[in-house]
Amino acid sequence: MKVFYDEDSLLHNPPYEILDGHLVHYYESPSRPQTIKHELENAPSFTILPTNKALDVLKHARQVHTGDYLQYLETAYAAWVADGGDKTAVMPERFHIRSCFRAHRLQTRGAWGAIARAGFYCFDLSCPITADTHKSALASVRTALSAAEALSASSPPYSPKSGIFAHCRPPGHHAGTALCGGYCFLNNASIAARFLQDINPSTDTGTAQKLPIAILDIDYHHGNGTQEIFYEDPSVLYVSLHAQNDYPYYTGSKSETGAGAGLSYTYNHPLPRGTADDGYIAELQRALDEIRTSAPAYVLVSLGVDTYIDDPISDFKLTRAGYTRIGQAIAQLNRPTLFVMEGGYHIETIGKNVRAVLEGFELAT
Ligand code: OKP
Ligand code: ZN
Repeated sequence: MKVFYDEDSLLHNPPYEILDGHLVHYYESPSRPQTIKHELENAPSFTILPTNKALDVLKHARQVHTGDYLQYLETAYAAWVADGGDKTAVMPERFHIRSCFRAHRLQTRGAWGAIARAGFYCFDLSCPITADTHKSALASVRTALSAAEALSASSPPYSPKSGIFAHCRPPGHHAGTALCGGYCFLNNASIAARFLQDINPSTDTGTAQKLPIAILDIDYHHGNGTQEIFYEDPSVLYVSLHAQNDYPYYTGSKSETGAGAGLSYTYNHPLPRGTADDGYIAELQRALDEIRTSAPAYVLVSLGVDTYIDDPISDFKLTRAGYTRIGQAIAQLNRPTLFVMEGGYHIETIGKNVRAVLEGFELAT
Protein backbone atom coordinates (compact mmCIF):
# COMPACT_ATOMS: atom_id res chain seq x y z
CA MET A 1 0.00 0.00 0.00
CA LYS A 2 1.18 3.51 -0.78
CA VAL A 3 1.69 5.77 2.21
CA PHE A 4 2.07 9.54 1.89
CA TYR A 5 3.99 11.38 4.57
CA ASP A 6 5.52 14.85 4.97
CA GLU A 7 8.40 15.54 7.38
CA ASP A 8 7.02 19.04 8.10
CA SER A 9 4.33 17.22 10.10
CA LEU A 10 6.94 16.83 12.88
CA LEU A 11 7.53 20.57 13.40
CA HIS A 12 4.39 21.33 15.44
CA ASN A 13 5.48 20.49 18.98
CA PRO A 14 3.71 22.43 21.74
CA PRO A 15 5.12 21.57 25.19
CA TYR A 16 1.78 21.34 26.96
CA GLU A 17 -2.01 21.31 26.83
CA ILE A 18 -4.71 21.42 29.49
CA LEU A 19 -6.40 18.03 29.86
CA ASP A 20 -9.06 17.31 32.46
CA GLY A 21 -7.99 20.47 34.27
CA HIS A 22 -4.31 19.51 34.43
CA LEU A 23 -1.39 21.08 32.66
CA VAL A 24 0.13 18.00 30.98
CA HIS A 25 2.67 17.18 28.27
CA TYR A 26 1.20 17.38 24.77
CA TYR A 27 -0.35 13.99 23.96
CA GLU A 28 -0.53 14.70 20.23
CA SER A 29 3.28 14.65 19.97
CA PRO A 30 5.68 14.16 17.05
CA SER A 31 6.55 10.72 18.46
CA ARG A 32 3.18 9.55 17.11
CA PRO A 33 4.02 9.98 13.41
CA GLN A 34 7.61 8.88 14.03
CA THR A 35 6.42 5.57 15.47
CA ILE A 36 3.89 4.96 12.69
CA LYS A 37 6.47 5.74 10.03
CA HIS A 38 9.00 3.42 11.66
CA GLU A 39 6.47 0.57 11.77
CA LEU A 40 5.37 0.95 8.15
CA GLU A 41 8.96 1.39 6.88
CA ASN A 42 9.82 -2.01 8.27
CA ALA A 43 6.78 -3.75 6.80
CA PRO A 44 7.33 -5.03 3.25
CA SER A 45 3.80 -4.27 2.03
CA PHE A 46 4.09 -0.46 2.42
CA THR A 47 5.85 2.16 0.28
CA ILE A 48 6.33 5.56 1.90
CA LEU A 49 6.18 8.41 -0.60
CA PRO A 50 6.86 12.14 -0.25
CA THR A 51 3.99 14.61 -0.71
CA ASN A 52 3.44 16.59 -3.92
CA LYS A 53 4.95 20.04 -3.28
CA ALA A 54 3.32 21.41 -6.46
CA LEU A 55 -0.21 21.15 -5.02
CA ASP A 56 -1.89 24.46 -4.20
CA VAL A 57 -2.78 23.45 -0.64
CA LEU A 58 -4.37 26.77 0.31
CA LYS A 59 -6.62 26.79 -2.73
CA HIS A 60 -8.04 23.41 -1.71
CA ALA A 61 -8.24 24.37 1.98
CA ARG A 62 -10.41 27.33 0.95
CA GLN A 63 -13.05 24.90 -0.31
CA VAL A 64 -13.64 23.92 3.33
CA HIS A 65 -12.37 26.70 5.61
CA THR A 66 -13.08 30.43 5.51
CA GLY A 67 -10.49 32.88 4.21
CA ASP A 68 -10.40 34.74 7.52
CA TYR A 69 -9.75 31.52 9.50
CA LEU A 70 -6.93 30.51 7.15
CA GLN A 71 -5.44 33.98 7.47
CA TYR A 72 -5.76 33.75 11.26
CA LEU A 73 -3.82 30.46 11.36
CA GLU A 74 -1.08 31.97 9.20
CA THR A 75 -0.67 35.16 11.23
CA ALA A 76 -1.77 34.16 14.76
CA TYR A 77 1.66 33.35 16.21
CA ALA A 78 3.41 36.51 14.95
CA ALA A 79 0.49 38.72 16.01
CA TRP A 80 0.46 37.10 19.47
CA VAL A 81 4.19 37.65 19.99
CA ALA A 82 3.94 41.24 18.68
CA ASP A 83 1.20 41.80 21.27
CA GLY A 84 3.58 40.68 24.04
CA GLY A 85 2.20 37.12 24.27
CA ASP A 86 4.25 34.20 25.64
CA LYS A 87 6.66 33.03 22.91
CA THR A 88 5.79 29.38 23.55
CA ALA A 89 2.44 29.44 21.79
CA VAL A 90 -0.87 31.17 21.23
CA MET A 91 -3.28 29.94 23.90
CA PRO A 92 -6.86 31.16 24.25
CA GLU A 93 -7.97 32.59 27.54
CA ARG A 94 -11.68 33.14 26.98
CA PHE A 95 -13.88 31.63 24.30
CA HIS A 96 -16.48 33.22 22.11
CA ILE A 97 -18.95 30.62 23.30
CA ARG A 98 -21.41 31.03 20.47
CA SER A 99 -18.63 30.21 18.02
CA CYS A 100 -19.10 26.46 18.45
CA PHE A 101 -21.47 26.47 15.50
CA ARG A 102 -20.91 28.32 12.22
CA ALA A 103 -18.55 30.95 13.61
CA HIS A 104 -18.07 32.46 10.16
CA ARG A 105 -21.60 33.86 10.21
CA LEU A 106 -20.68 36.11 13.12
CA GLN A 107 -19.02 39.48 12.68
CA THR A 108 -15.36 39.66 13.62
CA ARG A 109 -14.55 43.04 15.10
CA GLY A 110 -11.54 44.67 13.47
CA ALA A 111 -10.26 45.90 16.83
CA TRP A 112 -9.94 42.45 18.36
CA GLY A 113 -6.40 41.74 19.58
CA ALA A 114 -4.45 38.50 19.37
CA ILE A 115 -5.88 36.98 22.53
CA ALA A 116 -9.47 37.78 21.55
CA ARG A 117 -8.95 36.20 18.14
CA ALA A 118 -7.41 33.12 19.78
CA GLY A 119 -10.67 32.47 21.62
CA PHE A 120 -12.83 33.22 18.58
CA TYR A 121 -11.21 30.65 16.27
CA CYS A 122 -10.75 27.86 18.84
CA PHE A 123 -13.03 25.79 21.07
CA ASP A 124 -10.74 24.14 23.64
CA LEU A 125 -7.34 24.12 25.37
CA SER A 126 -5.66 21.46 23.24
CA CYS A 127 -4.55 23.62 20.31
CA PRO A 128 -1.61 25.88 21.20
CA ILE A 129 -0.34 27.59 18.05
CA THR A 130 3.48 27.60 17.97
CA ALA A 131 5.79 29.24 15.43
CA ASP A 132 5.64 26.00 13.38
CA THR A 133 1.98 25.03 13.71
CA HIS A 134 0.82 26.58 10.45
CA LYS A 135 3.57 24.83 8.51
CA SER A 136 2.66 21.43 9.98
CA ALA A 137 -1.06 21.98 9.44
CA LEU A 138 -0.44 22.72 5.76
CA ALA A 139 1.86 19.68 5.49
CA SER A 140 -0.93 17.54 6.91
CA VAL A 141 -3.38 18.79 4.29
CA ARG A 142 -0.73 18.28 1.59
CA THR A 143 -0.40 14.69 2.78
CA ALA A 144 -4.15 14.07 2.43
CA LEU A 145 -4.24 15.76 -0.98
CA SER A 146 -1.21 13.87 -2.31
CA ALA A 147 -2.79 10.59 -1.26
CA ALA A 148 -6.15 11.56 -2.77
CA GLU A 149 -4.44 12.50 -6.01
CA ALA A 150 -2.64 9.14 -6.19
CA LEU A 151 -5.84 7.25 -5.35
CA SER A 152 -7.81 8.98 -8.06
CA ALA A 153 -5.01 8.44 -10.62
CA SER A 154 -4.90 4.70 -9.98
CA SER A 155 -8.60 4.14 -9.24
CA PRO A 156 -11.27 6.14 -11.01
CA PRO A 157 -14.55 6.74 -9.16
CA TYR A 158 -16.58 3.59 -8.38
CA SER A 159 -13.62 1.25 -9.02
CA PRO A 160 -13.30 -1.86 -6.91
CA LYS A 161 -11.28 -1.95 -3.70
CA SER A 162 -7.91 -0.18 -3.56
CA GLY A 163 -6.39 1.67 -0.64
CA ILE A 164 -3.93 4.46 0.15
CA PHE A 165 -2.84 5.78 3.54
CA ALA A 166 -2.51 9.53 4.16
CA HIS A 167 -0.23 9.61 7.21
CA CYS A 168 -1.43 13.04 8.34
CA ARG A 169 -0.33 14.92 11.45
CA PRO A 170 -1.75 17.05 13.05
CA PRO A 171 -5.15 15.34 12.82
CA GLY A 172 -8.19 17.09 11.32
CA HIS A 173 -11.66 15.80 12.19
CA HIS A 174 -12.40 18.28 15.02
CA ALA A 175 -11.49 21.32 12.89
CA GLY A 176 -14.56 23.14 11.59
CA THR A 177 -15.15 25.76 8.93
CA ALA A 178 -13.53 28.43 11.11
CA LEU A 179 -12.46 26.65 14.30
CA CYS A 180 -9.52 24.69 15.64
CA GLY A 181 -9.80 22.33 18.61
CA GLY A 182 -9.05 18.76 19.68
CA TYR A 183 -5.46 18.88 18.34
CA CYS A 184 -6.92 19.75 14.88
CA PHE A 185 -6.32 22.90 12.82
CA LEU A 186 -7.31 22.02 9.25
CA ASN A 187 -9.77 19.29 8.34
CA ASN A 188 -7.57 17.05 6.21
CA ALA A 189 -10.24 14.46 5.31
CA SER A 190 -12.82 17.10 4.40
CA ILE A 191 -10.37 18.97 2.18
CA ALA A 192 -9.43 15.67 0.47
CA ALA A 193 -13.13 14.91 -0.08
CA ARG A 194 -13.67 18.26 -1.81
CA PHE A 195 -10.50 17.72 -3.83
CA LEU A 196 -11.75 14.35 -5.11
CA GLN A 197 -15.02 16.00 -6.13
CA ASP A 198 -13.21 18.87 -7.85
CA ILE A 199 -10.90 16.67 -9.92
CA ASN A 200 -13.69 14.19 -10.80
CA PRO A 201 -16.74 16.19 -11.78
CA SER A 202 -19.70 13.82 -11.84
CA THR A 203 -20.78 12.90 -15.34
CA ASP A 204 -23.61 10.62 -14.20
CA THR A 205 -26.39 13.01 -14.92
CA GLY A 206 -24.66 15.40 -17.28
CA THR A 207 -25.18 18.12 -14.69
CA ALA A 208 -22.59 19.77 -12.47
CA GLN A 209 -23.61 17.51 -9.59
CA LYS A 210 -20.87 16.60 -7.14
CA LEU A 211 -19.46 13.09 -6.92
CA PRO A 212 -20.89 11.20 -3.91
CA ILE A 213 -18.29 10.58 -1.21
CA ALA A 214 -18.60 8.82 2.14
CA ILE A 215 -16.49 9.63 5.19
CA LEU A 216 -16.36 6.86 7.78
CA ASP A 217 -14.96 8.22 11.05
CA ILE A 218 -13.66 5.47 13.35
CA ASP A 219 -11.65 7.64 15.72
CA TYR A 220 -12.72 7.26 19.39
CA HIS A 221 -13.94 10.87 19.41
CA HIS A 222 -16.81 12.33 17.41
CA GLY A 223 -15.60 14.31 14.39
CA ASN A 224 -17.60 17.43 15.16
CA GLY A 225 -15.66 19.45 12.57
CA THR A 226 -16.32 17.09 9.68
CA GLN A 227 -19.98 16.81 10.70
CA GLU A 228 -20.34 20.60 10.75
CA ILE A 229 -18.65 21.06 7.38
CA PHE A 230 -20.95 18.66 5.52
CA TYR A 231 -24.09 18.92 7.69
CA GLU A 232 -26.22 20.42 4.92
CA ASP A 233 -24.43 18.73 2.02
CA PRO A 234 -25.95 15.58 0.47
CA SER A 235 -22.83 14.90 -1.64
CA VAL A 236 -20.68 13.90 1.36
CA LEU A 237 -22.12 11.27 3.69
CA TYR A 238 -20.64 11.46 7.20
CA VAL A 239 -20.86 8.31 9.34
CA SER A 240 -19.17 8.20 12.75
CA LEU A 241 -18.61 5.59 15.45
CA HIS A 242 -17.45 7.16 18.71
CA ALA A 243 -17.73 7.15 22.49
CA GLN A 244 -21.03 8.45 23.85
CA ASN A 245 -20.80 11.42 26.22
CA ASP A 246 -17.06 11.78 25.94
CA TYR A 247 -15.05 14.58 24.30
CA PRO A 248 -16.06 16.74 22.31
CA TYR A 249 -19.25 16.34 24.41
CA TYR A 250 -21.84 18.45 22.55
CA THR A 251 -22.18 16.61 19.25
CA GLY A 252 -22.47 13.06 17.96
CA SER A 253 -25.90 12.00 19.18
CA LYS A 254 -28.06 9.72 17.06
CA SER A 255 -30.56 12.52 16.59
CA GLU A 256 -28.07 14.57 14.54
CA THR A 257 -28.85 13.39 11.02
CA GLY A 258 -28.08 16.41 8.83
CA ALA A 259 -30.14 19.43 7.82
CA GLY A 260 -31.67 20.97 4.71
CA ALA A 261 -30.55 19.16 1.56
CA GLY A 262 -28.13 17.21 3.78
CA LEU A 263 -30.88 15.66 5.89
CA SER A 264 -30.16 11.92 6.37
CA TYR A 265 -26.58 12.31 5.10
CA THR A 266 -25.14 12.28 8.64
CA TYR A 267 -25.24 9.14 10.80
CA ASN A 268 -23.90 8.94 14.35
CA HIS A 269 -23.23 5.71 16.20
CA PRO A 270 -22.43 6.58 19.81
CA LEU A 271 -21.12 3.59 21.78
CA PRO A 272 -20.79 3.04 25.53
CA ARG A 273 -17.47 3.29 27.38
CA GLY A 274 -15.79 -0.07 27.55
CA THR A 275 -16.90 -1.15 24.07
CA ALA A 276 -14.72 -4.07 22.90
CA ASP A 277 -14.04 -5.76 19.54
CA ASP A 278 -17.31 -7.67 19.06
CA GLY A 279 -19.63 -4.82 20.05
CA TYR A 280 -17.63 -2.38 17.97
CA ILE A 281 -17.58 -4.51 14.84
CA ALA A 282 -21.32 -5.24 15.10
CA GLU A 283 -21.98 -1.47 15.07
CA LEU A 284 -19.40 -0.96 12.31
CA GLN A 285 -21.40 -3.37 10.13
CA ARG A 286 -24.47 -1.14 10.53
CA ALA A 287 -22.40 1.92 9.63
CA LEU A 288 -21.01 0.13 6.57
CA ASP A 289 -24.56 -0.74 5.46
CA GLU A 290 -25.42 2.98 5.52
CA ILE A 291 -22.37 3.68 3.36
CA ARG A 292 -23.22 0.82 0.97
CA THR A 293 -26.73 2.18 0.48
CA SER A 294 -25.35 5.58 -0.52
CA ALA A 295 -23.12 4.00 -3.22
CA PRO A 296 -20.19 6.40 -2.86
CA ALA A 297 -17.57 6.85 -5.59
CA TYR A 298 -14.84 7.04 -2.92
CA VAL A 299 -14.66 6.13 0.74
CA LEU A 300 -12.55 8.20 3.14
CA VAL A 301 -11.76 6.69 6.51
CA SER A 302 -10.90 9.05 9.36
CA LEU A 303 -8.68 6.52 11.10
CA GLY A 304 -8.07 6.89 14.81
CA VAL A 305 -6.58 4.08 16.87
CA ASP A 306 -7.43 5.75 20.17
CA THR A 307 -10.13 3.06 20.48
CA TYR A 308 -7.28 0.76 21.63
CA ILE A 309 -7.55 -0.89 25.05
CA ASP A 310 -4.40 0.83 26.36
CA ASP A 311 -5.05 4.32 24.97
CA PRO A 312 -4.26 6.82 27.74
CA ILE A 313 -7.09 9.31 27.01
CA SER A 314 -9.87 6.98 25.83
CA ASP A 315 -12.14 4.23 27.17
CA PHE A 316 -12.75 1.54 24.54
CA LYS A 317 -11.19 -1.93 24.62
CA LEU A 318 -10.23 -2.74 21.05
CA THR A 319 -7.35 -5.16 20.42
CA ARG A 320 -4.86 -5.68 17.61
CA ALA A 321 -7.02 -8.50 16.23
CA GLY A 322 -9.99 -6.11 16.27
CA TYR A 323 -8.11 -3.67 14.04
CA THR A 324 -7.44 -6.39 11.48
CA ARG A 325 -11.15 -7.24 11.44
CA ILE A 326 -12.02 -3.52 11.01
CA GLY A 327 -9.74 -3.31 7.97
CA GLN A 328 -11.30 -6.46 6.53
CA ALA A 329 -14.83 -5.15 7.10
CA ILE A 330 -14.08 -1.82 5.37
CA ALA A 331 -12.63 -3.72 2.41
CA GLN A 332 -16.03 -5.34 1.87
CA LEU A 333 -17.33 -1.97 0.62
CA ASN A 334 -15.19 -2.74 -2.43
CA ARG A 335 -14.42 0.90 -3.22
CA PRO A 336 -11.28 3.04 -3.65
CA THR A 337 -10.52 4.00 -0.05
CA LEU A 338 -8.41 6.78 1.40
CA PHE A 339 -7.33 6.22 5.00
CA VAL A 340 -6.61 9.54 6.72
CA MET A 341 -4.80 9.47 10.07
CA GLU A 342 -6.57 11.04 13.04
CA GLY A 343 -5.96 10.12 16.73
CA GLY A 344 -4.25 7.39 18.76
CA TYR A 345 -2.09 8.19 21.80
CA HIS A 346 -0.59 4.92 23.06
CA ILE A 347 2.80 5.48 21.47
CA GLU A 348 4.09 1.92 21.89
CA THR A 349 1.28 0.37 19.82
CA ILE A 350 0.01 3.13 17.53
CA GLY A 351 2.13 1.98 14.55
CA LYS A 352 1.21 -1.68 14.95
CA ASN A 353 -2.49 -0.85 15.24
CA VAL A 354 -2.50 1.35 12.15
CA ARG A 355 -0.64 -1.39 10.30
CA ALA A 356 -3.23 -3.98 11.40
CA VAL A 357 -6.11 -1.93 9.95
CA LEU A 358 -4.31 -1.29 6.68
CA GLU A 359 -3.13 -4.90 6.25
CA GLY A 360 -6.59 -6.15 7.19
CA PHE A 361 -7.94 -4.04 4.35
CA GLU A 362 -5.20 -4.86 1.85
CA LEU A 363 -5.20 -8.62 2.41
CA ALA A 364 -8.99 -9.00 2.56
CA THR A 365 -10.58 -11.02 -0.20
C1 OKP B 1 -8.40 14.32 19.16
B1 OKP B 1 -8.70 13.13 18.25
C2 OKP B 1 -10.80 14.59 27.54
C3 OKP B 1 -9.96 15.72 27.00
C4 OKP B 1 -9.69 15.56 25.55
C5 OKP B 1 -8.71 16.60 23.56
C6 OKP B 1 -8.80 15.30 22.84
C7 OKP B 1 -8.71 15.46 21.35
C8 OKP B 1 -8.79 14.16 20.60
N1 OKP B 1 -11.09 14.69 28.91
N2 OKP B 1 -8.77 16.50 24.99
O1 OKP B 1 -10.06 12.91 18.00
O2 OKP B 1 -8.06 11.90 18.64
ZN1 ZN C 1 -9.68 10.79 18.87
